[in-house]
Amino acid sequence: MPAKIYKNLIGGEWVESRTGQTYENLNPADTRDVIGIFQRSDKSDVDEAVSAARKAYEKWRLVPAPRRGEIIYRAAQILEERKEEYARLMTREMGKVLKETRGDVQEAIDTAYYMAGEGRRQFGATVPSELPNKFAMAIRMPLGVCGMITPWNFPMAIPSWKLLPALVCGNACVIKPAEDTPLSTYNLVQALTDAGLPSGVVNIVTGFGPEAGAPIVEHQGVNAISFTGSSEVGRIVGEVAARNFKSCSLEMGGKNAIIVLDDANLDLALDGVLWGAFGTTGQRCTATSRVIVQKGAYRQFSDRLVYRVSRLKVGNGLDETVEVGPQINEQQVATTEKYVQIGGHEGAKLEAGGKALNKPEYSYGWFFEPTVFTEVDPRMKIAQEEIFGPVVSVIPCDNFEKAIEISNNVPYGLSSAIYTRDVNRAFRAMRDINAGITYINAPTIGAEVHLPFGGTKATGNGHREGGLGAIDFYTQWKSIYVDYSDKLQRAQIDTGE
Ligand code: UN1
Repeated sequence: MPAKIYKNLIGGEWVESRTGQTYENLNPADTRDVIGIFQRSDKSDVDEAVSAARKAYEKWRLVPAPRRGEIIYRAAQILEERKEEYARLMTREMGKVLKETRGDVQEAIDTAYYMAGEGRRQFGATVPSELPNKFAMAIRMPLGVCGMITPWNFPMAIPSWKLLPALVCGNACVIKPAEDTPLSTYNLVQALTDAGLPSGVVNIVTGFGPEAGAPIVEHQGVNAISFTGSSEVGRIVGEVAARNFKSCSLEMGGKNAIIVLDDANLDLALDGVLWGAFGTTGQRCTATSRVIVQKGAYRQFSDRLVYRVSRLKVGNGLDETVEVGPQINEQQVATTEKYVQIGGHEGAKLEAGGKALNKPEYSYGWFFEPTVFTEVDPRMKIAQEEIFGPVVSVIPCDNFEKAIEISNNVPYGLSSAIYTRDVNRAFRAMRDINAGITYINAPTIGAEVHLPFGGTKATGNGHREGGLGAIDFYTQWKSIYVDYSDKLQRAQIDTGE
């Protein structure tokens, strides 16, 4: 069967790119499997999408927020019905195992139910006025057209974090999904369309960052940008957006650590590290890529970790017995290989994995052995730079204070964790770890959608996604004063003295 052709969604119509060019979306577990043909768009397509969004925005902003929320609520129900279908398609286009793609769709469902409720909240403030017979309040207003650029590792969850709060707040959207995983954005938007979202309120333009993403960031008709991806690209996105005074939310890299203290429940910590480091094949910005282990537990913990990691089953995520899927593409495997080499040169001890898998059953996919380095020094590159692959570095350390220092001493600050039974140390860690998220006795991954999500330092630029964080980003304050005294009252002047 020839692969299906997917077109851009602009103003409610499915349209081919003006470029006339397309590209293939391939299954990373088996590149003979073509998921679909997608448009290779450029600035001219973005221009049309932004015009359509601007037009739709003028009507959408006037739809009462509870009605907007109801559409999102229906989309949540539709996604629940289609969860298995969309999860399977996501495993085919992204590679992660079915359990996780079901979780990814579930994250979109959770976000939808939460944001549907925001249709009846979007709390503002009413405050007393300093003058008699005058009313004062602050309300949330939409921003206008929001541009969104999303990554491939959470192909439906992350688009949902951006689209759904933007929509319930009354914005129109232009989204460019990652070129490796566009289909899940189509599926999310299909659920919204089937739920009754009016044409043009969400527009999809597919393609590559420099060709189809950059024009969204640069476009004068786009009022806000939300980007999730690398810090390298995020820096450029932020600079370009700033030049046009656009609101801009950046979610970028991580170098997240789990601290394991001597008093920790080591069985629990082991399960946590395995899940945190090798879930999603290590391709999460929240992935555990460092484990800082106190010296009393270090030897036992590393030995047990190496044993467990070398037994992880790698393969096609559609096979329910597989624990670790492929990496997304050839470049990601090359990056992992590069860091394994660097780790070796730096003097870290490679105790598990370290190679791309090349047995016949792996020959059509981008598979890499789950990899453990031990005896890692915190200053090594493998302990400082984001790898985004199935590699974890185990760092020995002397005591709690040293562990916090090592955890903090990286350019990023997204997620963090500590395993201990000492409540005092747990609370000090919550206070002293410099990161947007801290887990106690749980791994660095698995944030829930209703709390703010994001990080410090090179991870972000101060905004948060999820829950209230998202409502804050997708609205702007308007302060309103209603004077019902029927006379001129002058604030700060008519003080009644
Ligand atoms: C990401 O890796 O970009 O907290 C997002 C988690 C998931 C989201 C990860 N809920 O691990």
